[in-house]
Amino acid sequence: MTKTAFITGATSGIGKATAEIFAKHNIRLILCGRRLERLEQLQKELSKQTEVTILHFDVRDKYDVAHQIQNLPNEFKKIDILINNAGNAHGLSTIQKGSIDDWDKMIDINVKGLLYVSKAIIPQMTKRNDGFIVNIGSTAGKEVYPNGNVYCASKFAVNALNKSMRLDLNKYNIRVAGIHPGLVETEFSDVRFKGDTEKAKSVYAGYKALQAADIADIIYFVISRPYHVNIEDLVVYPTAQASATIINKE
Ligand code: NDP
Ligand code: 8X3
Repeated sequence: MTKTAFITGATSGIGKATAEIFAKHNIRLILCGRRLERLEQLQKELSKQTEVTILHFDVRDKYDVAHQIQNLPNEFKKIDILINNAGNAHGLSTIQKGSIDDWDKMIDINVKGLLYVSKAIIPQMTKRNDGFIVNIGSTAGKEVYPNGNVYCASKFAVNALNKSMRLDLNKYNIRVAGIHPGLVETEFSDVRFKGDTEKAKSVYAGYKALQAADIADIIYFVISRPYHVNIEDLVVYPTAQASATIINKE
């Protein structure tokens, strides 16, 4: 039977690449993000392969998140796979110089946003005793690095929530997987450095970073195992990266 996947942060990077690979495998898609034009464009493209609907919301708005998920068209109401992917780093500063506004964004989007979306979708999964939740963490949620402080804390929280979901949802037959990428070349660094494209480019210069499609392939692999197989936790680095700070650059 055709499965339906709900992907947050589908307008770029890992989320978009995941939508593309899911569409190839005929998985029906609910694509979410704030940039409506991008959502509409992706819906147009992927509708050639599968059924697609879009939800235009900011994950920080708990009322809108709940309302929009509750009011999905009938044919998209049953969600089999939730990909909790929306998130970003905002800034890269010492704890003493960091901006409170950036901290709020990271905690509100990466942690609370993930919770709001999950809260709106988990009840239908527990009712059915069926479902798959994939949480996109980060190697930043496994190992802190200088100036990473609040972004790392937000991803440590995602790691903890991933493990907690595994425990709490175990008796409901729901699979939960955490995927923790190292450096992936997406719009991530443009957002972190607030549009300073030169600085953003330098993050991925001198080595081959992971590409969004590499992570999307892994996500598809994880969700396409037989139901009794749950890959609980995966850390994925580019070959050139040995830790948060050790990168074999040319
Ligand atoms: P991108 O910046 O390319 O994509 C981020 C996505 O998140 C966009 O689709 C964006 O959509 C969405 N998003 C951000 N803020 C909000 C919000 N407030 N409400 C709704 N959607 C939001 O980065 P990546 O693809 O790299 O990032 C995806 C995930 O992967 C993130 O959780 C990130 O932390 C994680 N990650 C990234 C790594 C990397 O090196 N790139 C490594 C490890 C983990 P829109 O702006 O349209 O709302
Ligand atoms: C993104 C990877 O190393 O920039 O989560 O934090 S890193």
